[in-house]
Amino acid sequence: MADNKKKPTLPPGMGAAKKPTLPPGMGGAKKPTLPPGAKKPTLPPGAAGGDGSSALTRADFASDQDVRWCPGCGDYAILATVQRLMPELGVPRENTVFISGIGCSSRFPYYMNTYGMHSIHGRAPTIASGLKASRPELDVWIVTGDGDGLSIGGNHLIHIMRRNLNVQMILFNNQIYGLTKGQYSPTSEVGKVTKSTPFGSIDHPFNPSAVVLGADASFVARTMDRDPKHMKEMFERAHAHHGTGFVEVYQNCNIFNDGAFFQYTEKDSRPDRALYVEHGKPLTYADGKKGIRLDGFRLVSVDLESGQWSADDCLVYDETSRELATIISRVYWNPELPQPFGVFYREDRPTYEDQLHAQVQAVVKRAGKGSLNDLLTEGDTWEVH
Ligand SMILES: Cc1ncc(C[n+]2csc(CCOP(=O)(O)OP(=O)(O)O)c2C)c(N)n1
Ligand code: SF4
Repeated sequence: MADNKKKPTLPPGMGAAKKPTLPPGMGGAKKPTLPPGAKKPTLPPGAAGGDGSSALTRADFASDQDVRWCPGCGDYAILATVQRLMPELGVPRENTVFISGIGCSSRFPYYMNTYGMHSIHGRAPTIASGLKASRPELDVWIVTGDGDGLSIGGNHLIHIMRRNLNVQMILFNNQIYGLTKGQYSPTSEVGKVTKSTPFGSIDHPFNPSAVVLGADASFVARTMDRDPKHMKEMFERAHAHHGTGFVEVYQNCNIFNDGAFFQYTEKDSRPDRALYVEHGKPLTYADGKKGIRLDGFRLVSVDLESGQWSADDCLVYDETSRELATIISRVYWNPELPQPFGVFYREDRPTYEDQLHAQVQAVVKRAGKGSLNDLLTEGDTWEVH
């Protein structure tokens, strides 16, 4: 907090002890039982037909839990966008799971009327990996923060990327630890003054998209809380991708890091400071007045009104190019250029669970079903006296 006059609205969980609210489906509600003789419904609840269309609405995906984020937090926009998207995906609620770690952002599963798990700090990718490997028919979403996903959970995050499970991960990047009241995070900028860096951070920050690209992520996108239309499109694209769909969201924490991304997200500065990257289109911004050219391996901004350059001279983006994805993600370090948003990279490669189940089937076909007991007692065993 810059001034001490205003009493801050506390992040969830930091106020006076309240009775904890339970995630959807975990309360006192009883499991419905069918009346004697009644047949099980053949269609999943809420599905209108077998064509993938859904009779559900956004409201059906909102749980009955009070949303306990600070008023004005960017998390609300992300929640609303996901709830708006859900009915369009046509996935039954009982097949949808949101798994999070710990943090303000990680309260997300409470607010979704789906299955969910507010799990262990940094371990959402791990739990999601186990669930997806054993129940591949489920639609699994991971929600994490820059602290949860890149500090304590950094290791877990990179391994799910290389394994490529077919899940979606939304990383709420607010460049701060919100829940614990404003300590610097692995994405905080050098010089950031926080409670844990009173003289300014000297840590070189992580750039999340470069981290996951380095871990061979098969889908990498960036969006912002202040552009719900773009955010929805990115979530939809990540969901459509067969593999780990990683979406970083620039999210405003108005209590502990207000305005961290305003130059990119606010209406007056956004045209000059944000670059929307689209597959097959030339990179232009500032309402078409400026463009981006590739000069060797460097991106440079050019004035499209000078008469010297036109949109035809600008780099046409190809989201299937790892080289371009690497170059575009590095713009993060260049304050001269507008910050890119959009799908940076997409690659089709086998998912972990597809390979796992194919392998299990092949071995069972060759060697038979086997017995767990035999497995545990075969080979080198010892008797301990
Ligand atoms: C094992 C463990 N270590 C540390 C903490 C304290 N802690 C809770 S949330 C958090 C960081 C949250 O930051 P972020 O993921 O950015 O989430 P935000 O609250 O900003 O949404 C930390 C360090 C904890 N709960 N458990
Ligand atoms: S991220 Fe910041 S604004 Fe949002 S709930 Fe947490 S502390 Fe409050």
